[in-house]
Amino acid sequence: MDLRTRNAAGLSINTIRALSMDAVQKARSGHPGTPMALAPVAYTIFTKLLRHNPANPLWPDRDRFVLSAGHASMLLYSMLHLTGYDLTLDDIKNFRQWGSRTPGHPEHFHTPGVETTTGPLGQGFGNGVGMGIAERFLAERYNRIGHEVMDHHVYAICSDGDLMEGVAHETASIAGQNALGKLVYVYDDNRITIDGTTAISFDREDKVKRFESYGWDVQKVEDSEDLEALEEALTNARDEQEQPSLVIVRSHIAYPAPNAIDTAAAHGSALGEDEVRAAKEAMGLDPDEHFAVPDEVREHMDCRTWGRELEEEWDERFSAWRGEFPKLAEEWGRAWSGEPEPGYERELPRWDPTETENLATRKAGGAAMDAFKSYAPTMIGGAADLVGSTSTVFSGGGLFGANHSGRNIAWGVREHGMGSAVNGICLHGGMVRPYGSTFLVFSDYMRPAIRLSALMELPVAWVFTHDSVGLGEDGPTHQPVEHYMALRAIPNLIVIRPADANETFAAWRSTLEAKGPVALLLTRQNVPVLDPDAAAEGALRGAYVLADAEGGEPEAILIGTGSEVAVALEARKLLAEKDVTARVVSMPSWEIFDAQGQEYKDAVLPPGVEARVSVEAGITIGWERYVGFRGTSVGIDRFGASAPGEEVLENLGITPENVANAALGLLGREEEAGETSGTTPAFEETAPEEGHS
Ligand SMILES: Cc1ncc(C[n+]2csc(CCOP(=O)(O)OP(=O)(O)O)c2C)c(N)n1
Ligand SMILES: [Mg+2]
Repeated sequence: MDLRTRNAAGLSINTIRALSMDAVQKARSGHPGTPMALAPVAYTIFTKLLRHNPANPLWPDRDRFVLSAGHASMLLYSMLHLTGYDLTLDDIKNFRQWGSRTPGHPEHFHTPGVETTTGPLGQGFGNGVGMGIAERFLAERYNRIGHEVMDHHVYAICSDGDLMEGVAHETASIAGQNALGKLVYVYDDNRITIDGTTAISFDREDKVKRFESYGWDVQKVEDSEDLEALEEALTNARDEQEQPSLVIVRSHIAYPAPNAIDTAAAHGSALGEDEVRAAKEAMGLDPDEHFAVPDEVREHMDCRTWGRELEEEWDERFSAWRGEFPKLAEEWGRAWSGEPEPGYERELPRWDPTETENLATRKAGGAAMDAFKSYAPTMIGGAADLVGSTSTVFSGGGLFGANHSGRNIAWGVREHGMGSAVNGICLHGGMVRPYGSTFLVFSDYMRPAIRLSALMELPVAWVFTHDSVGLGEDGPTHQPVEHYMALRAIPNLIVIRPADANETFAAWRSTLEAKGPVALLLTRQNVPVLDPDAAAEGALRGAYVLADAEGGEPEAILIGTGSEVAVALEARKLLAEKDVTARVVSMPSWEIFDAQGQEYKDAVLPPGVEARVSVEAGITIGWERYVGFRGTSVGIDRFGASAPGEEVLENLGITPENVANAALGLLGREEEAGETSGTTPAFEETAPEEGHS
């Protein structure tokens, strides 16, 4: 296409470029180059292919669009504005400013039409795969012959960085394996990243062979300015239903700015007034005009009428389907609310300690999932190749794969990909609390996705088992120690580490009812079953008095989480032998406890009782919040070791004796409740020394 073409398409594309340049220039910050170069791609997707309704960005069967290369946010904002979403020119003028609806990188729930938060490269790629999984699952579950209520595509634009990141490798493989034919991905082959030409970092890799080997359909467009070739390739990609599609588009960053073109600098800096002028002149636009949108462009790009028609047509399809399948329609409505059907909690059995003395919380977790599974028929997920170990299978739910109706996804050994795909399943809508599971230590492998789930407040579940050094012989590579705190450090993430089977049920209840993401930390090893009434009710409040001081105010409070609650209970007995009255507080969740009223919190942790000991098989940093400066913590401030779990716990100091001795020390009592063990400091090394300056 001639750059100076004055037809509506040419003028529209140049307007997208100009808006993007102007916004970045005004903010003196941002990424102009890629929005400019990809204007024809976005124009083709949004005006020729994407089935969307700008007036209703949440219509269930809309096509999804993901800008995985989130730095090119001005491309998305320009498209949303010009096609008629609720995003004004003033919003665009406020690009990257405090409180604006046009933040530096696209943020879900912040700007209408932004389907996911992108910026950490590769994540959007994976989110789109998750959306594709959700679409196929819902289609299988709800479509009936002649009634297609779920039938849409997922479009994405990805950059070099997206394709380089491991998460894209993982999720591309997942997409190919599962034949997600509704994915239409564009790879912006501009051969440049921040550090310069990709000749130094990414040229050896043959992207065509790579994606073909995953089971994708791959096409190439040699010139991003060739609108006909773009439309043809994208249409082919859309029509390819068996395999996910990748369209590799050769582009030139910052085109048509005469000096900035093909430079790494154009990636992330404003072009400068002169270069913006030069680019506008090259496009035949008035260089003195800023944020100019010709009426002709507004008219040409407005997708609202078309969008309304698309949605109305779907509404009709939906009504006909609802008329014929009212029960299914009811289930659909519930699924789109994101909540399980009411009454599921009554299915959760109580564990009676007189019948079941000990049970691993991962086993209790599996039993909980089995109990509520029929109340959440669109809840799907799976493990990163550890489904037997994490006990997270929906028995009878089938395997998601060639048959897309299965509820159990074999993510393979791909934690990072699992994380970003689970987020995508959730973002799609219609799916209740999708989940991913693995060993707690490998939560590190999916931390970027966990963080994004928290940033977006997505109702997903992260199930982590083998939650302490108590897992034993596999040793320090597999034993989490810093992970509880590392997860608690993420804002918006609820972390729950239940102490027994009954608390585990409560934990699943809290999970299904939470607004945002929840991480469940479950044991590999057996732990004693506690009093079902106290545990189930108490755990819903984050922390509660599990065993109180006999005959009045406690002298000391012992706070435990997960498997260490049993240790605290034993310590309480040892203290009783020394005539010390101690209260045991089980604290499965900091976040849930913190959200309780002050009165409740003070009732659990009376401010007057300062002799407090926490016990948790992980790093102690952070426990000051609950034990105060006069309290102390028994934990593990080092890596674990390979040996039977019981021995590791004992050698690292997670023993009732250590906890009891710590409490005695805080109370100024000289005698000990038992022999101190392990390398973890008990009272002696952490208490302030007398006369210490
Ligand atoms: C996970 C992650 N690492 C690093 C960055 C910082 N970063 C932003 S864009 C980019 C690379 C830019 O090259 P490319 O992806 O090809 O985008 P282009 O400039 O061509 O649009 C980098 C390293 C990031 N956003 N995410
Ligand atoms: Mg690039």
